[in-house]
Amino acid sequence: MNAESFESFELTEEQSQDIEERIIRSLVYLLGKDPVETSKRDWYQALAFVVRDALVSQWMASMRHYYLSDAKRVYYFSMEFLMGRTLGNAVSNLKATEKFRSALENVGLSMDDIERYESEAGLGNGGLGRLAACFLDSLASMNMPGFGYGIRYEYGLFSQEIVDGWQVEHPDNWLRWGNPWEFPRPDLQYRIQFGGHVEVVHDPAGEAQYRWVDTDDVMAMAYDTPIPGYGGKTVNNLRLWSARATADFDLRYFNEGNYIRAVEQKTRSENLSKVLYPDDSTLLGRELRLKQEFFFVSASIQDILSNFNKDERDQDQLPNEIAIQLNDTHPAIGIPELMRILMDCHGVGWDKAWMITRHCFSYTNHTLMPEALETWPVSLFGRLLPRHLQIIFEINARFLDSLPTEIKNDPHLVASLSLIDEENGRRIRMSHLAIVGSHKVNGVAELHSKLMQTTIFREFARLYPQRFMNVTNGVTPRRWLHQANPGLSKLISDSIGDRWIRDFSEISALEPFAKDAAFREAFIKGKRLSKQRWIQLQAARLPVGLSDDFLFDVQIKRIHEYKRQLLNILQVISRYRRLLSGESLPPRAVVIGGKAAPAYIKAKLIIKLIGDVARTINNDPRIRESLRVFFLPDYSVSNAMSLITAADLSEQISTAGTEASGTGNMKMTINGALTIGTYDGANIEILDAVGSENFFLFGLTEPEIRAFRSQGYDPRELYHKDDELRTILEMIGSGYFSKEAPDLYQPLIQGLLDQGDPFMLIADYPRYVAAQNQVDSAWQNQDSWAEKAILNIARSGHFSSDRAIATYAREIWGIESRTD
Ligand code: 26Q
Repeated sequence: MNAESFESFELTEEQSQDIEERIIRSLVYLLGKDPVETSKRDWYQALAFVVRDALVSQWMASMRHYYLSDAKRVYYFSMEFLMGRTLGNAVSNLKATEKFRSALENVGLSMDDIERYESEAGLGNGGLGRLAACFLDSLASMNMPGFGYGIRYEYGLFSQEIVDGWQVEHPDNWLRWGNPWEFPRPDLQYRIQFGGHVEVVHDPAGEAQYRWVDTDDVMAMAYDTPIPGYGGKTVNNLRLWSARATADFDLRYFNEGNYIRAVEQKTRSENLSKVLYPDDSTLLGRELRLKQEFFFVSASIQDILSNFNKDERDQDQLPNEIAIQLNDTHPAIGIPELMRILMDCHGVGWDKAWMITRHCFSYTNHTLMPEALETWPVSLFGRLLPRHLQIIFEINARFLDSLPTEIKNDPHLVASLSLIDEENGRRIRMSHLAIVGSHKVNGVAELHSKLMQTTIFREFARLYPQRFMNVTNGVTPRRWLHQANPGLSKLISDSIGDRWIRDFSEISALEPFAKDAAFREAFIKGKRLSKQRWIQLQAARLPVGLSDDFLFDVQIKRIHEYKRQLLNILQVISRYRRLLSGESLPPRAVVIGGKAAPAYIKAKLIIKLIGDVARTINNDPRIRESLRVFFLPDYSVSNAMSLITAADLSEQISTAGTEASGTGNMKMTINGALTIGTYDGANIEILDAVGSENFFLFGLTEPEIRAFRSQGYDPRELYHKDDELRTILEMIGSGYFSKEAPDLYQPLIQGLLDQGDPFMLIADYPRYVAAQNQVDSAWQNQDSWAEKAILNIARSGHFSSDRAIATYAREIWGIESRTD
C-alpha cells in the first residue's frame, strides 16, 4: 500500500455499496427479526453489526502485520477504560458517517436517533479511565502497536438519578441487550491463583525452588474489542478479562453432593469481574478490589508471555519486544507477577528476572493526595498472594540494601523509601513498588510532575533522577472535536483543510481566522446551534426560559471537595443576590454535572445543595432572564460530548496543587470555551498556550497555598472581613435553600469555618468573584469573545492525546508507527 492510500484508507467498494441491504440482512440473519416489525434498538444492533464487519478485515490485517514485522508493542494496563459509545466513533473513524447517515435515511431513520440505543461502556470512574480510552484512539490512529488490557466489568460505573435533590445510584447493566462490539474468546482462558501457600524445594544444585500450591483458582476468559484508528487502516485490540469458574471446580465441589452450594460457590468466583469500584480518590482496602487487580494483571502477563514464548526466544529479549504501561498503581502487582513467572515457571535467576522486569514496566502517577495513594495491609496481601508478598519483601530488602550509605544510616529516610509502611499496621506501598520496579515514572502535567518529584516522591527523585519525567495528558481530537462537534469540525476543515484531524498541531493554521469577521460570525452561529441542540436534548429536565442567548458556564467532573463545586455555588448565590438588588448582569446558565462516590457523604451533600440553590433561583420570576442553574444528572461520556460543544465558559477551579492534570479542561478548550481557572494541573499549560488575555486566571498559586497552610490559615478572619461572603454562608447555614431542614448544610459550613477550609475556598473566593466579573465584561463584546474562543482552539494543538502518545512512544516505550 502506498503512502497516499495509507493516508486516506476508506471502506472498500464492496463495503460501502448496499449498506441498507447489509443492515437488513443483519437484522434478519443475526438478530432474527422481521424488518416489518422492528424497534429502534433492533436497528441499532443491526447497524452495529454492519459497522463491526467493516472493521474486522483491517483488524486481522493489523494483528497479522504486527506479528510478521515482529514490531515492539506496548500493552496499556488499566483497571478502567471509559470508552463511551462506539457506533458513532467507529463510523467517524472509518470516514463513513455520511454514507451510513444516508443509508439510514433511506430506510426512514436518523443516525442521531439510532445512536442513542447504544449503552455506554462506562468502565471507568472519570479522568483516568477516559485517558486510557483516548490513548487507545491515538495509538490506533498513529498506526502504533498498542493494546489495552483490563477487566470486562458486568456493571460499569453506577448511573446517577437525582431523587428529591439527592444522588441515588443504580446499577449500570450495560450488557443487558448484548454487546455487538466484543468478540468472546472462550478458547482463550488463563488460570488465576489465589490463596494457598508457598513450598520450597531445593534442586540438585542446592538452589531454592518455590511452588505456589493449594490455591483457589479462577479462570480469566478474554473478550476482544476492535479499536479502529482514524482512517480505518489500523485497527488495534482491547482485551478485557471476565471471570469464570474453573473446570476442576465443577468436579471438586459438585461431587461433594451439595449441588446448590456448589452452584453458589461457582457464582462467587465469577463475581470477581462483576462490578467497577466507584471510588476515585479514597481507597477502601477491599479484598475484592485487590483480587480484581491481580486477576486482570496475571491474565494479561500470562497472555503476553504466551505470545512471546511462541517463538522460543530468550527471556532477556522481552524488553526489546514489549513494554507495559501501568495506569496508576492499580496494576502494579504486575511487577512481582512477572518476577514470579520468570523465576518460578521459567527458571530465570533473580538478577536477570529483575533486569527484564524493570525494563518492561513504566508507571504513570495520577494523584498527589496522600489518601488516594494505594496501600494494602501486609496481612491481607499475604493471605491472597503469599508468593508475591515474599517477592515484594525480597525486592524491598535488595532495594534498601542498594541505597548509598549516607541514606542507609538515616532511619527516617530508609523508612520513607521502604516499600513497607511500618507505621499504619504494616502496609505495602504500591507506588513505591511501581517506582522501584519501573524504568520510567511520569506525572500527567508539568506542575504535577514537578510536585511529584519535590513532595511525595522526593527521595526517590533524588535517588533516580533519570527515572522521573512529565507527559502532559491529552484528549483525542477525533472524538472530542470531529465527532462531538461536527458543525465546528466542518467550519475548521472548510477554512484550513482537514489534516488537523490526524495531526492536531495543524490546528494552529486557524489562528488568522480569529481576525476574520465572517469566520467569527460562523463560529458564534455554530455555538448557538450547539446550545439549541443541547437545550432540545435536555428539554424535559431543564428549567424554563433557557435559550442560546445565555452564556453557558459549565463545570463537569467528579464531585470532590478539592475540585470546589462549592466555590462555584457560592459565586452563583452572590450573583443571585446582586441581580435581586437590581444590578444588571448578562444572562448566565450555570450547568454543573458529576457523580459522587457513593460513600462520599460530603460530596453528596454538595449535590443536594446545588439542587436546592438551583430550585430557589429557577423558581424566582424576578431574575428569570438573567440566571438559570441546572444540575445535569448522570454525567457520562455521551452527555459530555453534547454539553462540551455548547460551553462558553469552562470552570477549572481546583485548589492549586490538587488536580493532577484535568482533561475536561482540554476538551472544552478545543471546542472554543474560555477557561476560568486556577493555576493548577494542565490549566497552567493551557494558559501558557492560549495567552493570559484569552483565559480568566484567578486564585492562589501552589507555593502561596503551601505558605498559607504552613503559616496557619484562618478562614474565619477573612470571612468576618467580607460582608457578602458572610451573608451567603449564613443563608446556606440557616436553611435559606433548605427550609424543611435548616441545619442540613451545617457540615459544609463547618468544613469552611471550623475545620480549617482545607481547600481554601474562603481564601480564593474574592479573586474568583473578580474573575467572574471579568467574564461578564468580556461577554458584553461578543465579537471579541469569539476572537478569544477561536484563539483558544487555534492554540490548543498541544493538548491532543496523539502528542502525549508520541512522547510515551519515543521516550518510554521505544515503539514506532508502522510504515507499510
Ligand atoms: C483505587 C483503589 C481502590 C478503589 C479505587 C481506586 C481508584 C480508582 C480510580 C483510584 C483512583 C481512580 C481515578 C483517578 C483519576 O481519575 N485521576 C485523574 O486522572 C486524570 C488523568 O490523568 C487527571 O487528569 C486528573 O487530574 C486525575 O484526578
